[in-house]
Amino acid sequence: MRGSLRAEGMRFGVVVSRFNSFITDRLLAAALDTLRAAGAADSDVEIVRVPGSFEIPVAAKQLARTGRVQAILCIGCVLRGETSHYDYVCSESARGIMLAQMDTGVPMAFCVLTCDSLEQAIDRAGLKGGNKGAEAALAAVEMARLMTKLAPHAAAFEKASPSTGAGRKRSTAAARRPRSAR
Ligand code: INI
Repeated sequence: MRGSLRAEGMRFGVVVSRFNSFITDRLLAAALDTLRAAGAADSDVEIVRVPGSFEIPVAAKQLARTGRVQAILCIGCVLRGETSHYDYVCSESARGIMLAQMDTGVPMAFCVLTCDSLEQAIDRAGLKGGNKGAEAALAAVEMARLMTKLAPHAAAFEKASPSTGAGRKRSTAAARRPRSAR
């Protein structure tokens, strides 16, 4: 089973970082072109801008929780500097995006470039190495489609294993209650 690459009638979110916008604008343009070519209407693509890659996960998670989109593209560009700041931004951005998609079940394509130099980033934003924004758009379309195919199976599993479902619900509700009330 796999998802098709047709995006007609599907809704997408794009969370894009303003940091290194020289690169992220190019990734965004290629992503939008690719979604359009796959059949998505411009009005079905919601773009959210954040200051830097570190802020992508929380915005992506909130956008997923609105229920308005079926997949999200996360676009950023982190360039290595002289300190370890780069490592924290890269790892927390990647980890946060993974957590956000696992928590919400909304697939999130990872298009955060992590490069040693501006030259490397330019290559991946349309010069030599293709454009990672276009790749991420295709991944988002395929995953959105795949989720629509898998959802009925997942629902059947929940129905067949009510104790698992109920257990999960209880623990989620418990986690939301203040510690003092548990
Ligand atoms: N954010 C990026 O997206 N790319 C970078 O290269 C970068 N550098 O180098 O610092 C960067 N930093 C900002 C960070 O994402 C947060 O916006 C900031 O720390 C405020 O939370």
